[in-house]
Amino acid sequence: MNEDAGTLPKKQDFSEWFNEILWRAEIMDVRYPVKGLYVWYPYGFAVRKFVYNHLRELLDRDHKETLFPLLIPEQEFMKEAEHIKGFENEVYWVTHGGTTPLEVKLALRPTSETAIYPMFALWVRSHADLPIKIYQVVNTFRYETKQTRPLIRLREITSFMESHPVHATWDEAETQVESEITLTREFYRSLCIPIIISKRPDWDKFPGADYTIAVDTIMPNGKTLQIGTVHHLGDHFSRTFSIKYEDKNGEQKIAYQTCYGISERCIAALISVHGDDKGLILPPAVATFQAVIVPITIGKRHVDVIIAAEKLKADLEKAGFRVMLDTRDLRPGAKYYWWELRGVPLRLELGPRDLDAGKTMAVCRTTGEKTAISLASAVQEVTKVLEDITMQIRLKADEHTISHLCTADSMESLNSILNEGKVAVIHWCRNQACGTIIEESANSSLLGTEVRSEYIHTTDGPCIICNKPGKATLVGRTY
Ligand code: A5A
Ligand code: ZN
Repeated sequence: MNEDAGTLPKKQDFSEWFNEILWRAEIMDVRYPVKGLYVWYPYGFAVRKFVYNHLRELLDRDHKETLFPLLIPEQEFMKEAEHIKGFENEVYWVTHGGTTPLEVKLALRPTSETAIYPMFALWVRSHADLPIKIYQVVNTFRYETKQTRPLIRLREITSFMESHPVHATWDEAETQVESEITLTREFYRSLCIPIIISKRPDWDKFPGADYTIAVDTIMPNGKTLQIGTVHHLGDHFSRTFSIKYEDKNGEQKIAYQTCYGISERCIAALISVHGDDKGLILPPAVATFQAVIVPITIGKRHVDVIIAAEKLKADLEKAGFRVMLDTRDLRPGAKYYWWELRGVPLRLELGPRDLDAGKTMAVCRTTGEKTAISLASAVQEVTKVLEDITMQIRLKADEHTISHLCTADSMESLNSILNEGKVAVIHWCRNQACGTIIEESANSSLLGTEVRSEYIHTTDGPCIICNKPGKATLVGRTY
């Protein structure tokens, strides 16, 4: 049991808290002997499972899941010039089969455009084949040179969801970008994670894209974390890979593409945004267990209590809840601690006296509040309490975002906002020269323009460097 090693650091010491909680709550083991590669503990993997099940559910509405190979032949990988430039320093190469040098070097996919698109060239023939909307959830490899961190910056990304739609026109592809953004909003709403959407500056877009829309969240220490990106690829890749279709008039047309990616950073955000000094707090929609029943069986009524607890579990499971009945031979206090650390939103304590009163004591992970729930109407009452917990989790996360997002109208105020551990919206003329000054003198990143967020009101205004007309732009210190 990992948590026996003293108390969890306070969440205000965020980095330390994050590292500690990963092993105490048994999410990731960071002791694997390759830098940037980590091991999912079973509990962490269960957390991942419900989050990714939900993501798949959303995607499956209008995408189809597929699976492409991990290895990409060098000549395919090298075809799209900008894409290579963006990734060449991050690719792992397979050069040998056993002791025999390979005739064609094989790249471990850092992302799958160059694995998938040569096949699209074979799949797409006529306008009737379009649109194609596929996705896969795979591991990808990136030789990251910035500091690696579990769940945040990996060299083997283990949970890379990438969708790769193909469309007949540029406009249709743009509509797809918007549709992926809507999906992302819904996904992060279920996770109760506040997001800010913006269009990355040109120099920071995905290698080979027309434009990149990024999804960021504000972490407890005020740094931003990019937790998803949607790219309009225009016809860059379709020209390179010759993805063409015959339109209704029998003319050959070039296709247009988008792609969209989410990694286990969504789990990093889930843990970081909601957790507290006691451990994880999982929103009911994705919680591994939504409720844990702890029987208090000291004394003679052991069997009665266990029977009642099993009945309660069965009733709740029948109603669709994920419930754990913890019958381990441990003190109740140790179980409380265990499940608090692991973020179960609701604890149901059931002892002989509760049983006689026909009740169970419900304790919210969010507030610690206790309420007696009638066993007879447990399903309705648990439904209600879990809804309240979802609201509390969302409200707290929203408040953090609102209080950490400010407007700045000068370099001075930008610097002081960033130094307070917050994120700023400024006005910027979209000129790279001004952008560089802002980034360098505030040691920050221009995250994007066309800021879309319910957490801050944005307007146009004069660039904080040159005074020319500017657009609302998100600036932060990033992971
Ligand atoms: N093919 C497109 C979708 C793509 O690769 N886009 S991306 O490079 O922006 O990656 C998608 C998302 O994966 C990013 O928004 C980021 O949230 C996540 N990501 C990128 N590199 C990562 C890394 N080294 N570790 C963890 N997550 C990463
Ligand atoms: Zn300017």
